[in-house]
Amino acid sequence: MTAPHKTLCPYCGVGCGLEVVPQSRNPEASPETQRWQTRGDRAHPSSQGMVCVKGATVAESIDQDRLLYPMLRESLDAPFERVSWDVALDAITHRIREVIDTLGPDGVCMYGSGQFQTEDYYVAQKLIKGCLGTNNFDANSRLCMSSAVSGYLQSLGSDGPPCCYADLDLTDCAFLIGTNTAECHPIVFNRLRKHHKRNPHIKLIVVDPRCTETAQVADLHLAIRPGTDITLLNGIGHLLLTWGALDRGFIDQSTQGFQDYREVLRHYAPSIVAERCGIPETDLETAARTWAESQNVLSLWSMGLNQSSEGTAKVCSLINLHLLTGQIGKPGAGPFSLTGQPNAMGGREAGGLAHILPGYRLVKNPQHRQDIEQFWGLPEGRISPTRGLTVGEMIPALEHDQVGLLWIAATNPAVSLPDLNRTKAALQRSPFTVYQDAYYPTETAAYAHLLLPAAQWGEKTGTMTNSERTVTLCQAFRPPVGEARADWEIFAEVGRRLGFAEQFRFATSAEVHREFVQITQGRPCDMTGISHENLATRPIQWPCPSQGNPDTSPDKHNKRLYTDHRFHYPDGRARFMAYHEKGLAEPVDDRYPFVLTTGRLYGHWHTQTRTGRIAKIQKMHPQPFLEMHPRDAERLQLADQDWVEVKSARGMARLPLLVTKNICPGTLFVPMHWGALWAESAECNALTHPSACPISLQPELKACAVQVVPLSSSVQLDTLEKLGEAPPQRAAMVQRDPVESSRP
Ligand SMILES: Nc1nc2c(c(=O)[nH]1)N[C@H]1C(S)=C(S)[C@@H](COP(=O)(O)OP(=O)(O)OC[C@H]3O[C@@H](n4cnc5c(=O)[nH]c(N)nc54)[C@H](O)[C@@H]3O)O[C@H]1N2
Ligand SMILES: Nc1nc2c(c(=O)[nH]1)N[C@H]1C(S)=C(S)[C@@H](COP(=O)(O)OP(=O)(O)OC[C@H]3O[C@@H](n4cnc5c(=O)[nH]c(N)nc54)[C@H](O)[C@@H]3O)O[C@H]1N2
Ligand code: SF4
Ligand SMILES: [Mo]
Repeated sequence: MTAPHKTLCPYCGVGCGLEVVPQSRNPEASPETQRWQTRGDRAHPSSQGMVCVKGATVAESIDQDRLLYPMLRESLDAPFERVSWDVALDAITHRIREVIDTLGPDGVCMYGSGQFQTEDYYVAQKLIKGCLGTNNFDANSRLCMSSAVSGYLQSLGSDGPPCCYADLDLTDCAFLIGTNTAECHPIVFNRLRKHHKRNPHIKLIVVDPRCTETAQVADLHLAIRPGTDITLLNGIGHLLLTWGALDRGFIDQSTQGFQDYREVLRHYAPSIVAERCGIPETDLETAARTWAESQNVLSLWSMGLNQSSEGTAKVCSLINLHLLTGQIGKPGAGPFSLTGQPNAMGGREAGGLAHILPGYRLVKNPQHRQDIEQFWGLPEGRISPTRGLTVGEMIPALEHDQVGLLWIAATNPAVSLPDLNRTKAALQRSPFTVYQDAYYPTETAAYAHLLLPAAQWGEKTGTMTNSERTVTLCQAFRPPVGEARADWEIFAEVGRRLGFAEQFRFATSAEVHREFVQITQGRPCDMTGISHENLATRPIQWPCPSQGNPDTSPDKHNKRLYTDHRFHYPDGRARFMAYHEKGLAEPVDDRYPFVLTTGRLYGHWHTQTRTGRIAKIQKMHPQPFLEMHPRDAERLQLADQDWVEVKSARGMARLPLLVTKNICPGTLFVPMHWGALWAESAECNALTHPSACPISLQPELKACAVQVVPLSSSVQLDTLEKLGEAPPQRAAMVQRDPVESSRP
């Protein structure tokens, strides 16, 4: 028996270690035909052998409907033709040169993903921000983590979650806000639940407009109205202040801005807060009392805070409570952003958003730009001083013909971006779109001129960083399918063809990584002590400087940031960033009286490119639905399973109703997983709007105003018939199989 291949689960930011072994039925098969299975890696410090259904089944999807060859077409209505890599790469370099000549470097846009490995991210930054000189690189993390990034930056002076998973076993109050941890970060939740069950005195508080699986086991569930988090958090702060439950020493020695914060808190008396949030005043008091009386408060959050038109303000309002009570930089405590994608963290480290540069640097900082230019051997002034277009801004840029080349990789924007009708029309306008993905078809392939087959999980070696700053080496265990290539290799080859031989001399991803970590030296995310070589023996958490004492030994796991209470501002003090609540960007009115919120289910991953192809998961979540409270259903004379049409000012979706008390009256929920290939008219983003937080520029995917009307029986029959036939995605695949159409 050969030793199992060690890698990381390619789904969520928990970052569970996996072992991959050949399926027992055919242990001697060739590398191309071998089937694989996964199991938890007991030696992985973050997950200790645990996995959820997604990690346990991921290997089942790796050979289904893969994009195998580069495919090119003249226009979006022409068929794809198989082309060689040489032709494909020439088409890109030719186009880039042409765009730079006509529109300038800012006519090139790349939209990447937290599903890149860090090496992919790094080489993409070097190509786009360094060699081409435009900061128009954004990632789907804009829809995901950017409010957490800007909140940490404003409050603590730098990005970087300060906590570690061991804190889940050490807290006596877990405050979960805007996170359905049980379904979306299951292994983090399991660990917390175990601790909670073993120690009945520890408190679990959940803040969510829905009674999710997470909320169902909470000691206290605050079912606030969507978008009222800042009011709630300031209301808790108000009570702590009133009771004198503060850490005076910490506030005096380690913070700034307390007076302004206190002034803001004055406006959040309990009766006002309870009324606005739609919760009993006694529940508000219980929550505040628990904060006041607990030794160690750990807060966890994700999209319920980040995906908001005041996402940064929500994050800062939460961190304020930690500063008020000194609940940071000690075991079992701190503000812990649960990262969404497997390498959202690595993207931040490598500078993978339109306003940042590698090593937690900022585009707007001249010294940071100069550091990177020198390091990359580029002339001074090459990196543009203006931040690039965010993905939200790429849409109007397409509408105004300011984009000459759009390069999309490892994300499926024709499902996941807000205001889909407008988004699709903008994509349709793009003069040249390159789409680099592992699967075909996906919804976005319909908008591409050039398809590039990407090697995916298991076919390329590289690193990813999870929520607790642990870097894991994801080892290849099989060759790429067809002619697929690693994302970083594609970017590097384009760089070389554009004349930057010196900058892209990498032969292996280990070399890319070696260069990347050097750029983190002396930065908050210093990883100079980490290499592919030492990661081959165990995952390593950062900060991990090579100077002095590289903390790579297993007993150095569970590192926390800010244990000395010195923060990343020049004066070493964290900042109280006080905000008043502004409310939802699109309030309800008589025409659109419901707030629609959107999110995830336990088994599915985003746009289903993998999980939709796994039978067990399909069975678990066979179809999309709309959650509605019984009181609302009764008022509209609707029953469970009835089909309805949901409409916003921008679009509509047709869904069967799930009548449940698990949602607040006036609020509706629809899962995000069903794009056009997987169901008829069930796209939640046909409804959502693109208004974003003015600081993080993250869109408010968690709330828009909608109306609900019963579906007429003829339309209903039509929709049902379509669902009853072959699953829609299968039909689409037969029509558009690139392998078929590429055969002579
Ligand atoms: N199973 C599964 N797991 C995943 C993923 C997946 O696709 N499937 N994706 C991963 C990724 S990329 C991400 S970003 C994470 C997301 O992880 P989560 O953020 O936990 O997931 P969501 O379901 O998007 O949203 C969380 C909750 O926010 C609540 N919410 C809505 N509006 C508000 C509000 O105004 N205030 C508050 N307090 N709560 C609100 C919703 O009711 C929902 O239950 O999951 C990761 N893990
Ligand atoms: N309404 C609403 N919309 C949302 C959200 C929400 O909560 N509500 N959540 C938002 C958030 S947080 C996120 S993270 C996004 C996620 O949205 P997307 O990023 O669009 O979702 P995925 O389905 O994960 O798309 C990843 C793609 O990468 C491909 N892929 C996998 N591995 C590789 C690889 O190694 N290389 C390449 N090149 N391709 C690869 C997959 O086949 C897939 O097509 O959705 C956002 N949209
Ligand atoms: S919890 Fe997340 S990382 Fe762990 S197995 Fe499940 S999806 Fe993968
Ligand atoms: Mo995400």
